Amino acid sequence: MLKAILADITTLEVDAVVNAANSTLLGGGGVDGAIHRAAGPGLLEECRGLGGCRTGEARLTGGYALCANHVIHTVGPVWHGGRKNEPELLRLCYWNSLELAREHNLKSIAFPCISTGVYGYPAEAAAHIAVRTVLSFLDRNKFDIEVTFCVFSRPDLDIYKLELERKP
Ligand code: AR6
Repeated sequence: MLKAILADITTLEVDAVVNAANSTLLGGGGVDGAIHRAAGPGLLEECRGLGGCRTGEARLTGGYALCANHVIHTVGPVWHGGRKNEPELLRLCYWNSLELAREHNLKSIAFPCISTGVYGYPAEAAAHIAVRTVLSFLDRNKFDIEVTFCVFSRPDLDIYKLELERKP
């Protein structure tokens, strides 16, 4: 099941929230900062042991003080105009996060709008990749998980609603 909601991702009761991190995995601004603040210092401690993460890859940690049991950290591409493999790298963020969720048998996951803040990825193009990638992963893997697209603005909610209505 796929849905879009307008909410602070740190408040969600799901098996995993996805963090739009940077390659150090040592925190930052935006949703990354919010997740680290809400989770508490244990999250940073665990992240230090991971040794970073390349763009498009994903890593799983505990959720610490979050309502979520886990955090899946993924590193989205910085938008450089679209000719630096950004769409494929963004697709990999969603795909690899879902691979981790499947490996750990998670039943629910919430994604923020990866790369569309500080990293500058255009919102509509990013939402298209997000929804299409999730649908194709679920179809390919015959995997049942509740997927929430947790947006942080009304315009993003409208974009996701349209994208979800377009399915299949
Ligand atoms: N809940 C849900 N969504 C949020 C929240 C929240 N609490 N806070 C922000 N957003 P960004 P990026 C939305 O900039 O573009 C960090 O410094 C926000 O409105 O957080 O992937 C990292 O360390 C936007 O729609 O992530 C990296 O250095 C979306 O989350 C860099 O930013 C993503 O915005 C990653 O940049």
